[in-house]
Amino acid sequence: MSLRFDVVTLFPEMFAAVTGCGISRRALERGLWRLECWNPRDWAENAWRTVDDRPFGGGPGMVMQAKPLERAIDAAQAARQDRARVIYLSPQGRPLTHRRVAELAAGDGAILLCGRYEGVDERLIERRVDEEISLGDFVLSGGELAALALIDACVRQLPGALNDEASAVEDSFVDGLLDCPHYTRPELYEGLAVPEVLLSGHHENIRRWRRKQSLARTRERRPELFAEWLAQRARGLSKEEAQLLREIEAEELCGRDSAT
Ligand code: 9WO
Repeated sequence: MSLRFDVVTLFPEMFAAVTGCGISRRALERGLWRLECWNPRDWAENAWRTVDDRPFGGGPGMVMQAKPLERAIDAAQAARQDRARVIYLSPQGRPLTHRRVAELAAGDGAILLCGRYEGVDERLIERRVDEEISLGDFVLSGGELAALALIDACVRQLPGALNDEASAVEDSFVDGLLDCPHYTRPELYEGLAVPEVLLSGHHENIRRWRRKQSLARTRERRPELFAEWLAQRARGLSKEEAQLLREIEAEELCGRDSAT
């Protein structure tokens, strides 16, 4: 099989954001992936088609009931040829990484469970959720926007999704560092110039400058990511990497030419 996402959601209209726009739309039209939504309301228990109820123990708001969600997951699973994993998007999940995105993109996809209200009955999670993923330490109104971000991140990794094949490879995080700054015309904007090296046409100097910017930014803005990158190079930095880091540290002491 190829990449397929089945999304359990009360708001299937939201997924037009990936099926109807940009790179993900083009990739869909090229047959590189597919999407199916499953609305738990279609498996509601009562005449009002409600799928939430008040929390045991009291407190504000409502909780999504297990039964309609489980039936929607069953329907999604039955429609697939594989034993797809069920992923629940929530702030309680493990942080999403580029590594996990690349793994998912290389596989057959997953069933994405989107919660609403105050959350989902824990017994549904216990019974059917294989993995819980978070995009960060913040709360949304539901899991849909997180699922959309996950889908978009995976789809753009598919071979043939991008017009310029190199783009996905050279992006942030592929080698564990943040991206370098980018510039386009005009050369002077509101008194701000483009770094001279980028206008020089000297490809080797440009490559070296970009690498240095990536290193400096990662070290400054994401020290924990930088530490990980260093640890991963435990067998030693390349000559160039060591030299660039020396330059970055020296420039920082003099307080000039900051990359950030
Ligand atoms: C809402 C709420 C309201 C009053 C008191 C407590 C409350 N908790 C929540 C809540 O956490 N709602 C979640 C909404 C339930 C699961 C789906 N929702 C969700 C997913 N919000 N944010 C995410 C999410 C997912 C992935 N990465 C970051 C955030």
